[in-house]
Amino acid sequence: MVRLPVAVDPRTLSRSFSSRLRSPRLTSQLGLMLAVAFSVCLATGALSHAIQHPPGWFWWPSRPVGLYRVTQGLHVATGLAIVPLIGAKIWSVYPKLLRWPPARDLAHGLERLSVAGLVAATGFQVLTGVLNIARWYAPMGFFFTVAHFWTAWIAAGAILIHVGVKLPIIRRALTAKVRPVPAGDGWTRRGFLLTVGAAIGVVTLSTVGQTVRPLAGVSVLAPRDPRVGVQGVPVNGSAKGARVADKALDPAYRLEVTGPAGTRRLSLAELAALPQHTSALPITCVEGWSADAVWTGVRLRDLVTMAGGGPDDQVVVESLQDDGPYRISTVAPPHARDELTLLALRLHGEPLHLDHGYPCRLIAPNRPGVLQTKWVARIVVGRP
Ligand SMILES: Nc1nc2c(c(=O)[nH]1)N[C@H]1C(S)=C(S)[C@@H](COP(=O)(O)O)O[C@H]1N2
Ligand SMILES: [Mo]
Repeated sequence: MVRLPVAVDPRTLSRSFSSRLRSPRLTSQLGLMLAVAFSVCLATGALSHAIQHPPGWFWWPSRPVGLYRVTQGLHVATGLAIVPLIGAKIWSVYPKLLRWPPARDLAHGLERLSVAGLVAATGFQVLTGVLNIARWYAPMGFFFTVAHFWTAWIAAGAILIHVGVKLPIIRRALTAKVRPVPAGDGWTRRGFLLTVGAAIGVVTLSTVGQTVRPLAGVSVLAPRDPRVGVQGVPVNGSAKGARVADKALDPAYRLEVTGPAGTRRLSLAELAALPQHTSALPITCVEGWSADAVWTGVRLRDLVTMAGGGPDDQVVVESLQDDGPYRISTVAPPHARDELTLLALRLHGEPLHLDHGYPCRLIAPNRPGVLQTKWVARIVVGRP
């Protein structure tokens, strides 16, 4: 018979992991940092969801131009910062997780279960988020956005319960007089927290350059370098992948513009003959990368006017693409009437590359990339 070494006996295991550093105060301080990161992540995530699936009451402005870039950059950055924070927090309590028996009574057992749910839901969020920004969809046998959205609320609920249950301990731990850890004991609480902070700094610096351009060079772990791609801009979804190349390159291509004044069909030459304007606007992908670019084309509001619409109208933009979740988008009135919003024909002065949406693509200020429809076939102007 194989006998387990004593140290693996669950009854004694917790004792072999004692550290004087662990204390309710340390755990509470880490919890506070996690609460801040989680709140920002949840708020910016819910915002991004609302922009993409706006409920009737929701209103999102077209300015400042780069606001969504900031909120989505924060969403991904705080999500990634949660990784070292969770690691540190679990480390700070894990002898407790190995305690035997795992629950003293029913109430304690339920509380333990809620912590298990919390760890599972948060872990799922971090994992699916990282897979998504890495564009590695294969391990996810579900639709990312739906799963990520609903699990966020499960995690939020579990966190509220957890904080509610622990509030007396947290309050005591954070308000009690600090009992200094004796010197010469190796780690101090401050040193540990500084290390966690440094780990967050490394995670952030190595990834945030995908949206903060000056840091692009140091962000070696960023899935995207915003400086790299055809015409100097990354491509999310090629023309080949979207199976639009034939239609996009067809000389018979016409942009269909429909509104109260009827329907017009414009050739690319006719579009190019309309007054051209230039806007410097970023592509801001929900995946957290963002690339500055200079677009030239026809103002969407000029096309709205041509179609017999006005400043309170919205525009539905449809792609040549036959299917896919991003083949259609709705431009709300604030964006439709913004003078920066273009049906772009050119990028950085050259005709749009096929992968960037040739013959023309939508580009509007303060909108997620998923709504910047490429290979536009039709625009329909009407009341929201
Ligand atoms: N028709 C269509 N437009 C689309 C997409 C798409 O899949 N189909 N992808 C969107 C996404 S997710 C982003 S981030 C931007 C990226 O634009 P880019 O490839 O020119 O950088 O295009 C958007 N427009
Ligand atoms: Mo995107």
